[in-house]
Amino acid sequence: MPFKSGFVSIIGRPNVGKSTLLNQLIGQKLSIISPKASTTRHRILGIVNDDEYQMVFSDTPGVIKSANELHNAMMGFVWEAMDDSDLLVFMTDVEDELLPEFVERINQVSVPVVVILNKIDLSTQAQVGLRMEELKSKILCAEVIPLSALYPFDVKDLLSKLLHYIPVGEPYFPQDQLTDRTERFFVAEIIREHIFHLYAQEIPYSCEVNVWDFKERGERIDIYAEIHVERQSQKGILIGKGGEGIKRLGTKARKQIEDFLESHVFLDLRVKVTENWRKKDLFLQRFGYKNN
Ligand SMILES: Nc1nc2c(ncn2[C@@H]2O[C@H](COP(=O)(O)OP(=O)(O)OP(=O)(O)O)[C@@H](O)[C@H]2O)c(=O)[nH]1
Ligand SMILES: [Mg+2]
Repeated sequence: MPFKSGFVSIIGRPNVGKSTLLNQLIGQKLSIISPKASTTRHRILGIVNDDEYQMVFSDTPGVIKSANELHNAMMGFVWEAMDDSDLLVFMTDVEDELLPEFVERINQVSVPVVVILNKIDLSTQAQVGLRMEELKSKILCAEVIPLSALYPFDVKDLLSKLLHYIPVGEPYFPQDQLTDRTERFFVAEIIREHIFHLYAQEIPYSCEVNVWDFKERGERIDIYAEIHVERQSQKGILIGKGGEGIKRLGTKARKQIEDFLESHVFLDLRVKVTENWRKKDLFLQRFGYKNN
């Protein structure tokens, strides 16, 4: 069989399980996950390599109506991923609202579309059946695949279904490459994931993590990271009484970073107020959301 290769973009509303699916497909925890909406802020590639194919999956931010410059940049990543895909995977769940403008955009793409109906563990078979019919009637798609990405499922079977729509071609990346992102990027993401899990309300959305130094020192890796918040009051919440908050965050994040890097880690976390960074081009550029 000739070698196949292509880009597969996973798009959908926030919280439907896109990052959970990406991690299952590549067999490793790469993209961060949380029960809060808009956890993912970047387009992150996860590459599945096989003797017969290379599928380059893009995890993307959930589609929302933009409220600030950061959101605009995030939606830019979604539309870019949609534009350069060979196959579009639209992910949804039984409860998810189908935004008409978004559906229209999906129905206009020139590549095949596969719909994944996720979180079927939360619904009855009858509800899943009805939703599948609704999706088939509203979205111009090749097929609708129901699953629960959170639980073990037949990943090989899903990959072979998707492979059907991938064109013949040479691999885009070296065949031992798993992602386009650096270890430094994932370290910042792990810290951000713990902020999403440990803090409530607007705090996770006001935080950006920047790893500004990453040094291998023999048996240990020394990591220096700054957490940028938008206001002084948020800095206080993050640090907590007597530094308890930041200590707890640092300990949890360090343990996960050690597992990820398979090394001892020293983690230095500082909180910095960078007023309204989500609205300022300079900071969005510095944090990798915009080109200079
Ligand atoms: N019950 C159930 N929960 C799921 C399933 N898949 C994902 N989740 C949960 O849904 C929440 C959101 O998952 P994510 O993978 O972060 O969703 P996402 O689409 O990447 O979200 P954004 O990055 O915010 O756009 C997490 O709490 C997951 O554990 C599933 O099949 N069943
Ligand atoms: Mg995500």
